[in-house]
Amino acid sequence: MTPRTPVTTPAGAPDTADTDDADSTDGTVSTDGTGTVAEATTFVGLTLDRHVHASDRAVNLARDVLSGLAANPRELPPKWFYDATGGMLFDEITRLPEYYSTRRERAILDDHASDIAAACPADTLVELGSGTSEKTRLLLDALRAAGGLRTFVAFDVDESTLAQAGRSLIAAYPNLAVHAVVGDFEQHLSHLPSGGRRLIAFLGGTIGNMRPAKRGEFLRALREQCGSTDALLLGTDLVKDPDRLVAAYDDGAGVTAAFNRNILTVINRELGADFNIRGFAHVAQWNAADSWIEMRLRAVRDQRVTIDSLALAVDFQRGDDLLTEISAKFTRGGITAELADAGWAVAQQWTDPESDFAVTLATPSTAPTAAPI
Ligand code: SAH
Ligand code: AVI
Repeated sequence: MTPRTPVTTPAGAPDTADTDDADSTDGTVSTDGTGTVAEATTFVGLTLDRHVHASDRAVNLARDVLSGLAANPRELPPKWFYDATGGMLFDEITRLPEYYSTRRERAILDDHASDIAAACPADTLVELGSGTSEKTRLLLDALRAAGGLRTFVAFDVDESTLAQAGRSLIAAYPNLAVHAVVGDFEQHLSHLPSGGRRLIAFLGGTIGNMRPAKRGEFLRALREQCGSTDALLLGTDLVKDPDRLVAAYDDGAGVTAAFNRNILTVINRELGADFNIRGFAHVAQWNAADSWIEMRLRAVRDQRVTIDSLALAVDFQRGDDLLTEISAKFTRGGITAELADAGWAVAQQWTDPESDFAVTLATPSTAPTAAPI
């Protein structure tokens, strides 16, 4: 069961959420079943569903930390970067001179949003890993101009950024039903609102934060959720000069380092751990064999970390690494091949003039061409 909280459900406005697991639809103030009071009623039209709530989050984090710290090499899933602070730090990263990818993707959408809307005149835009949904406004504008847009579904694991983005979109698009869904796109794709013609956007290169096998699973699961008129819009960072790549993940102002270390702050707060944030250095390296950037936290001295909720003590020797993120970089042909393996046919693909980034529009093909990895 996944409790739902209508942030507002105004009289007369359609409530697009599932109803079988609703805690409350009174349209005022409600709780998520864990005692958390939801937002008040100022912003007409925003519905917020939670498929991850506080108790799931703690259990999932505990499981990931336990298995990740027991693994060799040690590794944590990057979704745990994103609490309110992590979301803000990522937003700051998108404006860094070294971090080209957000600007490049925005330029592509600037040039081609109307082509995308013409190819898929959807009534519902769904965005996975939506964050602030800033660039997405270009798609909303184009779909609105194409005539049929009614609903925007923003799906993200970080509730604070999601709620803030939802409120701001409602103010900017008064006739749009904005449906915010707090969920994990590796687990909750079956909870995506269905019906109508949907364009599913997965932007920012976030698919590159999954390993190839996970990407295949994800793309196949998404394909299974889609009808013949739905389409996928996928943003991917492209392979380029390693020096530029490393600089994008190790900026001069240290914002990416703060973002990386934020995962330790999340674990300290949510699992009662005592990571000394300054005891770990930010490391970004290009792995040419796997075609991805690796972000790590490297112990700067011998240290013992205790994690109260797990009744665990973990020793780090100076120089020990904790892998916190991979960020894969693609070729245009590689994207087409991965999509085809998962049952998607490329309809159109655009890049920026420097070929730094690609945006690919794909439609469901008749059947996946490859067995699951
Ligand atoms: N799409 C935006 C944000 C990219 S940052 C852009 O292009 O700028 C990555 C986003 O994905 C964050 O908002 C983060 O909270 C979200 N995210 C990361 N892992 C996730 C997961 N497993 N499920 C859902 N959202 C996730
Ligand atoms: C969200 N994701 C695509 C970003 C990336 O570039 O891999 C996350 C990030 N990590 C460091 N900087 C940005």
